Amino acid sequence: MPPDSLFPAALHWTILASSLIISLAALACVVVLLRRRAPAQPLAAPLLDPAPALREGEKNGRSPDEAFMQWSPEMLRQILANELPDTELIVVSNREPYVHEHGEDGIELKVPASGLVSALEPITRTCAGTWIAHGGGSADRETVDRNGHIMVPPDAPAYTLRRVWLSEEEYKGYYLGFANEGLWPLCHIAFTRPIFRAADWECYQAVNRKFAEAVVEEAKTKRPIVLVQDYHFALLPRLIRERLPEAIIITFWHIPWPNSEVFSVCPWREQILDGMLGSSILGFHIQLHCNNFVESVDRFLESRVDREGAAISYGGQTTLVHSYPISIEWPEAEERVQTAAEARRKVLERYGLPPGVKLAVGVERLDYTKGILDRFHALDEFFHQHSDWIGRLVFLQIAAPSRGTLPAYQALHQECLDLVAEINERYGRDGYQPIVLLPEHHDHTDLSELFRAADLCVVSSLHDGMNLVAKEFVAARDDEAGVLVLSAFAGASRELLEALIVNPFDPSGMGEAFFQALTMPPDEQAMRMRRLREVVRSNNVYRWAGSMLMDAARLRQREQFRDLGTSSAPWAATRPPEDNVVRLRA
Ligand code: GDG
Repeated sequence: MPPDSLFPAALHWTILASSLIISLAALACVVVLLRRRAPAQPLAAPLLDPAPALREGEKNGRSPDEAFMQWSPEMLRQILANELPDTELIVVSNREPYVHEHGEDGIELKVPASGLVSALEPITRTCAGTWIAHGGGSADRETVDRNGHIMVPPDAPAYTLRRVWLSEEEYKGYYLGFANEGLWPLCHIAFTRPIFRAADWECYQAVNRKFAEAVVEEAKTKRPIVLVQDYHFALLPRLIRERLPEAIIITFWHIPWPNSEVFSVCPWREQILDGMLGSSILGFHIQLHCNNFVESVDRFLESRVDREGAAISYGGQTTLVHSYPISIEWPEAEERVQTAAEARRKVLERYGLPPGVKLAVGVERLDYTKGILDRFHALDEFFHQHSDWIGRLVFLQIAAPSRGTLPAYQALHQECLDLVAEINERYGRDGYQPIVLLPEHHDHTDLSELFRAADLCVVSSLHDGMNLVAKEFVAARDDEAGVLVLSAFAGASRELLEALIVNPFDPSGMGEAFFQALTMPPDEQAMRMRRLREVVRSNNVYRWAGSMLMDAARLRQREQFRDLGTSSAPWAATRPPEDNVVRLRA
């Protein structure tokens, strides 16, 4: 039957016209981006009319190119309204966007400081979607209805949070065990041996089934867009696909993907890959992780890999494997209530540090992948080589407690305390302590103040999917001062090229980078910081979310063409060929 007899001509023309708009917008975006420094990431072509953003940008004294790239919650809303109208959106993550805890004054609401939440919230709000997450707060059960639902945000309810309850045994096996003792070290290759227990795997499967059940219960249509977040849910995409075959499932893996040799040690490697290939789109932060994933599939599953189109055909279905570098929300100017000099004065006073001292900072969860011990070893080397700096540099390390019930994390905590004591003993004098270790959680405003006070920020991850701290430091430095020392093994190093890029496994090399940072002239700091800030501001978190939605829109459109019988190969890339040109140059 010819397609015209199935679809009215009007629909046919609407699809063709909207396809033309997408291509033209994509081309415009490519031209703009080729005039700028090519960023190390895929480019999403705005489908929107850029004119209002351009005019707004010009008003604010920015170049049209800059303005064109300002992704915002409003742009996400427009993409949804124009390209994915009436789409039902379901987000699945382990951590919930709002947590209820019993506090001293009754039930308290907590909003976890998380880039993921700030990126996904505007979309979920706009679609009046549903967010499914583990209800882990001590007062979570008391604040939901009998279906586990609560409307959030509490002050302006816009979407449904559906809490999934886990038993202690499930939480231990699925979250602490398989996800954090198995997949986390496996994917990070940080030389902490992964632990695989059959009982944990059982729990992981059971919890993934439980979340699949919740997705099916919550879905009101046959074709929702489901955004699955992270390594807690490798099996979920397949489980959803079996029950909702027409759903667009976008899975984002926030941590690295190892090479196939390393991945091969996982006893359930085929099941993990099979689960993930239930996704329509699978996202990693950087191309290397995409390549590693494709290589693992090629090695362990009977599949067809189209490297050029970045797609895998497996079991009669296609999964696109793309990189979407996550980022942060660019801070509003009014968030910076104090100057960098004020921030510095306050921080030095708070920690009792002498006024002339240089300040290095590190901010992370206390996790062995972050290279905290390694930066202390580098500091040791630095003092050894440049003894005139003893007494003139303090390293302030925030190490927020994380997964503290696991032996590897307890051991790391102890090792950190021991090494800090040893270094402070070696170089400390007259009340001077070279390292101040703060193993506790801090407020977002404290962190921002610390970033603004610092002379250098050290991110020395042994391996990291992206690393948001590096971007937060850059975003905090509107004074264009301060130096970022960044591990080559953090995904952020692909974008933040003006940082001092280091190998955290080389303490003397990293020590020399500290020296270079501390002696860098202010105009060089400013030049580097300006470039870094440009990159982070343009490639903000809304771009991360928007790029995935754009690809989902293209996929939906392709499905419509396929239904019309006019589609090209089903595994053809969602992005126009021009986009691939930019990817290769990046
Ligand atoms: C995973 C991937 C990827 C830290 N201490 C405190 C605190 N933080 C905040 C930081 C930052 C966030 O936590 C940590 O984000 P990272 O990206 O650095 O690292 P992971 O937690 O390992 O995140 C990573 C990320 O997912 C996103 O995809 O970039 O590669 O491993 O925002 O500022 N926040 C508060 N108090 C603290 O003490 N409030």
